[in-house]
This record gives sequence, C-alpha cells and structure tokens, in this order.
Amino acid sequence: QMQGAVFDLDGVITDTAKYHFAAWSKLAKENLDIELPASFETELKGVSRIDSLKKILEYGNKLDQFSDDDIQELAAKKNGYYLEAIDGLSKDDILPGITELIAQLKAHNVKMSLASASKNAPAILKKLGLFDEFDAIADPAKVAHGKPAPDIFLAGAAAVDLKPSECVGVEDAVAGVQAIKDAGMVAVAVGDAQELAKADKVVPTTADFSYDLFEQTFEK
Ligand code: B16
Ligand code: MG
Repeated sequence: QMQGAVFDLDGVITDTAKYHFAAWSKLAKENLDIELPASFETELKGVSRIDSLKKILEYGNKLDQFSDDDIQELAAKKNGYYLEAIDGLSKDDILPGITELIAQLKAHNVKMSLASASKNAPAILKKLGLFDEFDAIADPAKVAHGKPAPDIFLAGAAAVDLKPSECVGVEDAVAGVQAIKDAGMVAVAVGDAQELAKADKVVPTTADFSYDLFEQTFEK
C-alpha cells in the first residue's frame, strides 16, 4: 500500500508558473534587454532560480557578460518581482481537486511532503492555507542537484521517514517526472500524456486526482 505522497508545488497544487514567467519577463526586458518568447513559461518549469536565469542569459547570448555576483543580484531582483506578483495568493488559487485529494490522503493516513524547487514554497503554502496539511517540506537549498536529478524527491520521502518505493510522486513537468522515476517512486503526472509518457499515470487535470487513482497506480 502507498504510504506517502510527495508533491511538486507549481503546476500541481497551485499555478505559479504564470507569475514566475511574468517576473522573469520583466527582469529580462527591464534589466537585460531580452524579450522572452512565451515558450519560456514551460521551459522554466521546475528549473531552479539561478538555472532559470542562466537559461535566459544564454538565450540572449549574454551569459558571459555577467559575474556570479551579478547573477545573484539579478536573481534576487526577479524574486522581488515574483513576491510582489504572488502577494494576493489565497486558497482560491488552489488547483481543482487538490483540497479533496488532501482530505482523502489524510483519511487513509498517507503522509504528505513537498518536493518543490521553490525556495518560496513554505510562504506559498501558508498563503494557500495548506502549510499545516503537509507533514514535511524538503528544502531545495539543501539538495545538491535540481530536477531532473532525483535529489529533492528523495529528500521529500526521507523527510517523512519513508522509502521512495513506499511513495507516489506527483508532477506536472517532464524534468519532475524524470526526477520521480530516478528516485525509484511511482509517478502520477498532470498534463499532456505524450509529453509526460515516462510517468506511470497521466491525467489531464488536477481534478482527476484522487486517493483511488494514486493507490491503483501504486499497486500496478
Ligand atoms: P523560486 P516547482 C519551481 O517550482 C518553478 O516551477 C520554477 O519555475 C522556479 O524557478 C523554481 O520553482 C524555483 O522557484 O525562485 O521560488 O525558488 O514546480 O518545483 O514547485
Ligand atoms: Mg511543477
């Protein structure tokens, strides 16, 4: 039986990708003179703050123009824009089906932890009113490698004293599904079935998530 569920945040519990993209677009335009194409919204999903910035600088052919200190400073500036954008986040921003799913997992004594690349994850969960629902939040600052490396999902399972093989991992990004599989977990994903084909189960929307779906996928 499934003992734990290890969740990604952005795209699974709430949709912060649009705010990340808006903040990066503003930074790129105002500080770097780079115009980001819309495709970057998906491209930056699950990618850490610093790696996202490096991708943007690479895209603009400007990576060699900035020192490590500049990069830290620019990343901090982006985070300021992002925090402004998510200031109004509330429980209305929880994706469909997630509140019900959490209740079902709790009723079945399934431990829940978070495996988000976001350093803002605790603050976001608080705004959504979900902070107390989670048994643990893995700290992305403490893992060596970001997604698609399995580190953050391994940390998520360990944080609730479970083996990866006892957990289901939940993701919306290709890199995240790869991380779950390489962690040795069963993967449930939301989004495009073709794109996320490495997952054990893909559903079109978070409203399709349920304890039964997770448990059936786990047992397969
Ligand atoms: P922060 P996830 C990821 O969240 C986002 O998808 C990604 O766009 C972002 O750059 C990353 O968190 C880091 O976020 O700047 O807040 O530390 O999908 O792993 O929950
Ligand atoms: Mg995500």
